[in-house]
Amino acid sequence: MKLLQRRIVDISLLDHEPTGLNRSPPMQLLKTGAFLRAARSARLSIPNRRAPPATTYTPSRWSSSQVATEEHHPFPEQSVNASREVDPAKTAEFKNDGVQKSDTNTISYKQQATIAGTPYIVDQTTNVTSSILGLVGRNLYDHPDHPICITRKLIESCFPHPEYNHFTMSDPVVTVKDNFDVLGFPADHPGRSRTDTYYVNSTHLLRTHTSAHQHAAFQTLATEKRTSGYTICADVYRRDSIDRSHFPVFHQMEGARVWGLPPNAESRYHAQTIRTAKMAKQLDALPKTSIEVEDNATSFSRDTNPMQSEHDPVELQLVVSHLKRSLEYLMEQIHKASQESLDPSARQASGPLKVRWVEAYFPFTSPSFELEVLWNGEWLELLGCGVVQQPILNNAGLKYSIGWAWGLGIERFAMLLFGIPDIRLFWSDDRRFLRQFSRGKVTKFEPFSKFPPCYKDIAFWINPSPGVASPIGAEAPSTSGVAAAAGGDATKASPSETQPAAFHENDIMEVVRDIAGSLAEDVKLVDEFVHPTSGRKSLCYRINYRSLERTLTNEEVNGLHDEVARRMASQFGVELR
Ligand code: FA5
Ligand code: MG
Repeated sequence: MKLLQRRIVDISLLDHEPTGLNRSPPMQLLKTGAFLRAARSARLSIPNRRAPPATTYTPSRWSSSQVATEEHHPFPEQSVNASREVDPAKTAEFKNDGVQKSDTNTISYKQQATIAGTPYIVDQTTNVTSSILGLVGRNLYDHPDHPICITRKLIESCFPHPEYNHFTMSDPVVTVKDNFDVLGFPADHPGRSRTDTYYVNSTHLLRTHTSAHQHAAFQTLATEKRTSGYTICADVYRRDSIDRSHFPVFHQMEGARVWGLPPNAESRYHAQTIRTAKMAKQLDALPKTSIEVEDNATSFSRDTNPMQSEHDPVELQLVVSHLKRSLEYLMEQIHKASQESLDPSARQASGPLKVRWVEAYFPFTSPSFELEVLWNGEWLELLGCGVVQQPILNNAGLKYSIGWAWGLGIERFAMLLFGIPDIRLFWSDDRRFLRQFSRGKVTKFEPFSKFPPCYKDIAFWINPSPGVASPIGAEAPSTSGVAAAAGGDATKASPSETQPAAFHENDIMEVVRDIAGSLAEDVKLVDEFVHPTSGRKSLCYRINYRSLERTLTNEEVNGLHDEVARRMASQFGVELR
């Protein structure tokens, strides 16, 4: 019963404007050669297609500064079972005027959703809401004066053309297959759960990471002889906590680099010898850095972080060194840009950059690593990376290649670069925020004012069955330890739909987000209590309402809070206390 309630999309919840979320300003005119390429890339990133026939999925087009025409379509067509709406009459009303607007995304219970101009059948798996769809198509990474775009350009400059092609992917809808299956995610990985991921329907979802495009991007590398690497930038979506560093949409960049075997060698052995020598030379040619790096992930232990059996140990070491050195160079460039924006006394006070490598786990790389930076006295995770699982390269037509891949959160880098303290600010169209930034420049963010917070608590009993799923101190399910990639937190509650938790923390997050939008600054569990005789559990969450742009009235906050309570009771059957 509970499960059914969760699965149903309530039309009254879906058909209202998102609160407090704003649209971005129009694209600026771009002038220089690089910017003209970027403009072309922006144009190409907009799909200009009719609804595809019933069972054919047309993958989104690359927008690339290196893809000259829209006819050049580097992705081979894939055929998967897709639930796309097929009524061509319906497609006539979809806007396709060259600019994706968030009001082109709609969802209507029991009928269809339209996302980035493409219609989808809605089914029992659907859990996207109109407040989330209101954020689709903003393409902040394409607005040259926006900090997300400035950060993206800076990162791309560390992975230069022609070695690397740079792509953006504007359509966020991907198949479950591309987001999870082809990357080797186990069936019970928490990232797959409807509590953690926004499903459009049972076959399509809002991508949870840019790795969803890895397979297709490797396929382009297999055919493009001039380049050996790429970066991909895109918006990604996760049902997650609410606080200053989490927003349901954020931006990721993915990078990869492969080395193929040279053709025409006398033998495979000879080809590999030539390749190994080339790799060593390229490693040597990477720019030297002088940052302080602590490396806690140097051995590839069979138990915790194994190398793949297909790989030659010498080549593996070269790939790992090339990966780490490339990313350390990126860190140094980010740090330099950030330092240059400070006045000399602030620069001195900020101290040296400290980064460290730690072991990690991703289903699609092995060995795997994370890069962390010491920030405000704590280690902050910036990116995940590793040596690409060989079957992924093999399946993409890169059979004898070896390579690395990384994925990073642009907001995390942008917060470091510009000193932006709250992730919601990236979505603001307040001129006091936007006018502080301009293309090609890193400037420190000047807070324009701090408006007062307003805390409200909500306490409720949750149903005890089927097992005590507690957001605090929950017993980690069997997938514990594989929660690192693409969202999904195994410590929060049951990850599996076959064992639905009585209550999942992300459910209250979603309700608050849907009602209060970016007026909710954070939501925290502040009390947990089990009734001594009935065994029922009570939870108390504290919601901090605060606008970044104005002072909220008591009346307004009470209205929002009452609606949160009403929705929690009606949608999740909790008993309010
Ligand atoms: C991934 O998403 C992997 N796809 C990364 C990857 C790619 C690994 C290629 C190996 C090879 P993860 O879920 O850890 O991993 O996210 C990657 C980065 O995105 C994090 O290091 C962090 O910088 C950023 N990130 C993750 N969650 C959030 C969030 N809620 N808000 C802002 N940034 C986030
Ligand atoms: Mg991670």
